[in-house]
Amino acid sequence: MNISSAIFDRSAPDLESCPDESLPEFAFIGRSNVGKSSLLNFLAGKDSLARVSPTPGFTKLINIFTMNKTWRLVDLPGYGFAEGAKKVSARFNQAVARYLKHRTNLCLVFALIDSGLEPQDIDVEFVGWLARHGVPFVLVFTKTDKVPPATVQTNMAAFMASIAAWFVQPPAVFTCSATAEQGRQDLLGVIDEALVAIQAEAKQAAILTGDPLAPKAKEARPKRPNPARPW
Ligand SMILES: Nc1nc2c(ncn2[C@@H]2O[C@H](COP(=O)(O)OP(=O)(O)OP(=O)(O)O)[C@@H](O)[C@H]2O)c(=O)[nH]1
Ligand SMILES: [Mg+2]
Repeated sequence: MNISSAIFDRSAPDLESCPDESLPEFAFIGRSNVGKSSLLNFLAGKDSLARVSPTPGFTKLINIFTMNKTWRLVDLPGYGFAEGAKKVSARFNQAVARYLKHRTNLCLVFALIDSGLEPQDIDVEFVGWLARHGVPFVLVFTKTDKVPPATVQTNMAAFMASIAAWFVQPPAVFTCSATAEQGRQDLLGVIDEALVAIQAEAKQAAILTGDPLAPKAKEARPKRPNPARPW
């Protein structure tokens, strides 16, 4: 997929402040500092779109970007960073949870895990939370440039083993490095596939109602896909 335009829409403090649900959204979540904002920029092909920082907990709002005028990438605040004003961080955590649970045009979440680390309890727990709440997600192991490929494979296998019991079919797994520019086409391919599926669903809905324009068109807006979808 080619990205011809990538435009900042807004920074939202909560679900209510997000734009309308007329465009499909793909969100990045993961521990603070795992590389969410960097990956967003890498996929968008624009270095300074989302702000990147070595300081954990840098992204504090729900940052929304419109791609190719037809879909959105969403940079979420990370979890696992407790420093600073506790009240503020609690509110943002709640905002992220509400976004993930209730945003109906959220098509897919990219759950980021640091490929250089052995399974961290907080990541394992978070993947459990996504599964329990029926949030459609794939796993993306980040920063593959930082450790040898064998370490990446070992850490990924250990992580998958630690979540295996929760899934009949385990979530799809990808790797990436924003620094070494690895994994972009695979992840854009996942988004492309989801967009094609949404369009096909919308077309089907239009055929079933026999009226592509009428009120029923509302039902054809992007919906959360079946979490069991084999992406
Ligand atoms: N070596 C390496 N470093 C990376 C990569 N991606 C991000 N980083 C670095 O990791 C740090 C954190 O990156 P961010 O993209 O800001 O991480 P984040 O997950 O958005 O962090 P928060 O907003 O704090 O939750 C920065 O110093 C990045 O330059 C990568 O693929 N390889
Ligand atoms: Mg960030």
